[in-house]
Amino acid sequence: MNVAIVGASGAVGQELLKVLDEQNFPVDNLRLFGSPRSAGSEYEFRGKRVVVELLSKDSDFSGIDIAFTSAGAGTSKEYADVITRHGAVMIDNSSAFRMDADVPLVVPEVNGEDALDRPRNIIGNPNCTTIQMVVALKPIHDLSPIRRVHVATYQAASGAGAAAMQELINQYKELADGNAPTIEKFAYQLAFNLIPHVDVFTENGYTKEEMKMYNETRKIMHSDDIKVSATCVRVPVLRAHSEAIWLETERPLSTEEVLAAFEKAPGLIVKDNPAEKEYPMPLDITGKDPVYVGRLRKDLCDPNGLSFWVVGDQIKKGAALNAVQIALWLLEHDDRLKK
Ligand code: A2P
Ligand code: 11C
Repeated sequence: MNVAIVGASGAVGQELLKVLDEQNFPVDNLRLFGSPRSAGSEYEFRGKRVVVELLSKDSDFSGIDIAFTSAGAGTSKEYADVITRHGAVMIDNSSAFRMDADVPLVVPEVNGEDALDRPRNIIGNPNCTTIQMVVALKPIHDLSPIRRVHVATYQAASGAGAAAMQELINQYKELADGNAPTIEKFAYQLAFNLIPHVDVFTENGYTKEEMKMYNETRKIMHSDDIKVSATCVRVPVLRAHSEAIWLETERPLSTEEVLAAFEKAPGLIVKDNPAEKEYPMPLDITGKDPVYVGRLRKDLCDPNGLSFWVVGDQIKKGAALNAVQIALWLLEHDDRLKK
């Protein structure tokens, strides 16, 4: 495969380089793209140095089979035509096209087959909080349809990019040295704090991040019956997102049957042994591929309700890994990409 990464210098772009290698993705030729800030710099891939090219309207993507884009929604919108014009499949990590009817939104464990129907040759990689939630919702939904989900997220700095991760590290250093923290990427100081505000506010009082969880979940799971009410919170964690989930199914489910379904579900690891203080935590899950689930219990307020805790590495399954898994799914199932 001839592969391109747009946004190679970013947190997700850098992880894409690692994940392509870890997943043994067949790469014949790799091209990297960025803005003037990173154009000309070099990154290593499988022992070879690759120079970042400047992304422009004149960039030539002919011969590229798969382009992973992670350079923000504005860049994706501006360059989608340049990228896909010669037949490249654009696997887009931004929110630019996710809810467009002619763009599939894919988590391979849930709806891989949707990737085959892509009239614009664009496939959306969902928002990180949605990806890790639907990996855990799918096995429950298969037991009994989910009607309602309440979720509170605990989102790491990584969701706001590489510079935001550095800002969090710097803030702890600055505060330890008795200096005022530098605040650029977040609305407030994140160190020693929580910020109940991820992405911009919308007219209904929810943030765009919270509405992504509502809309994307329904699209990926092919169910307009599922309603998702989210409160998204930025926490001073570096790179794995956590979520407390309460949900209601059509029929009451026992924790035993849900646990058995979780154990069999692809991409999901159960870590749930309260007696031994075993449950997923972002520090342990950092850098790991699967989504982790624990603290499963019946909801005390609702006989049809369940409550559990999900943690996933935001840059891996929440972004780079899911994108590469979509590409791997295509290599296996899409004749158009078989050479
Ligand atoms: P660059 O470093 O050249 O600006 P993060 O999400 O970690 O903040 O990274 C954002 C990524 O998006 C970076 O790789 C950045 O590249 C890239 N990017 C941002 N704007 C553009 C653009 N207009 N054209 C190409 N790449 C862009
Ligand atoms: C965050 N979820 O944690 C966001 C980052 O729509 O792809 C990813 C935003 C998106 O800040």
